[in-house]
Amino acid sequence: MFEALRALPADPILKLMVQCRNDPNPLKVDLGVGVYKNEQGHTPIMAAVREAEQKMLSSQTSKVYIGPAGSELFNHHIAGLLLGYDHPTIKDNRLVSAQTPGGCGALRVAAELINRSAPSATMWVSDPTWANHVPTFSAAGLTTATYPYYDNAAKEIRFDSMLATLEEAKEGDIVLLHGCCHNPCGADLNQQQWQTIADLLLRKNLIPFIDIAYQGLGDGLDEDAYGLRLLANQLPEMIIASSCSKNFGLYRERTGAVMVISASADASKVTASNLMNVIRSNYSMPPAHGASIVETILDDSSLTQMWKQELNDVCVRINDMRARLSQQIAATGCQTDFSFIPKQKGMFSFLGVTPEQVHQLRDDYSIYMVDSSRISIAGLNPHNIDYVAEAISSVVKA
Ligand code: PLP
Ligand code: TYF
Repeated sequence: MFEALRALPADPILKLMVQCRNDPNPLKVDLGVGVYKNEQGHTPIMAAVREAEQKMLSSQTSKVYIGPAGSELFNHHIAGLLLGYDHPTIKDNRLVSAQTPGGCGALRVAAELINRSAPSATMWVSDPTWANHVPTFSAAGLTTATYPYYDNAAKEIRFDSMLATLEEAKEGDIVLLHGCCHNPCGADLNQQQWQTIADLLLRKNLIPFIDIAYQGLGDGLDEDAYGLRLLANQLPEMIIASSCSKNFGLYRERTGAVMVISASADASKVTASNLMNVIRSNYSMPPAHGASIVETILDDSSLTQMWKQELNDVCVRINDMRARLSQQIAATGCQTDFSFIPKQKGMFSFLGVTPEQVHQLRDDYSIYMVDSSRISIAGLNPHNIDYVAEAISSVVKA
């Protein structure tokens, strides 16, 4: 029966990661996959995570099933991190949360829930958006459409076009917004723009779906949740997919959460039963380990403090690399302006060079990035930043 299948291309981001790993050039630089690396180019286990694991090892007494919603304590703390611990939707029993296998699991489960409730709704995603969004939503049966988001020439958000397109959305459609640190472009809505979007969503009865995979890597934990909190305060319904892959460095532990805010406590009970049903029919229940780490950290004030400090260091290092890349390229006498890089947030920015120049960087300098010229800022460090700045400068000059 498998003769009927056709071979499909690999994920270009993950393919690039392997290509770089196999490159023998000692000067190689991996600016491909969005994985945090420290100054030495390593993706370390956070010290708070290590301590939490040790604490868990000595206290865990059972590996019994945890149920479709996962750990209640984890869900409580993730809701606290995202919305604030005393958020009205929590007190009013309008919020249902479930621990999921990563942010990807949250996206898929949420998409299936939407498809059950509103199969004819369109899911609007930004142009561009993360390469996994459309395939995940389509696989769950949803129709997607795009709204303009990033202006490659001006290096800023096409806000007027975004609004004009969303004006065409029909009542009940879903609008996917990146909570912070937009992947791939790094350009985030400002506070005023979030408010304008909230007004539009409310007026047109559109439902926000926030994907937040980088809380704490942009400006800080609370700052990065600004838009999400504003929408949760002003709109009756909302969906959130969150990930602990980056801010806890738990990539392979597959740790995330899906949250759904319903218009009333009664509606929320129905939502919860459907959400659990979707989860059961997919993977029954989530893996426990990563979520146990997160709840162990967030339930202990000294571990929380330690984690916040480490996360802050990550955030500061990324922002420092953004500033230095822009400065170093300018210092080579390059005429192209890269001063937009420090104005953007999180793990990614588009360099804004052509695919040919991307290939030249890969072939001549062993500097790896996806063809769109998206760079993962955390691949930069004090040892390679001059090399990268010189290389970029020479390919854009040529
Ligand atoms: N959403 C965005 C925008 C991402 O960049 C990612 C990946 O890093 C995710 C969701 C989900 O990540 P994970 O499934 O590894 O938690
Ligand atoms: O965009 C990135 O690089 C990260 C990591 O299938 C990632 O979000 C990339 C591809 C993928 C899963 C995660």
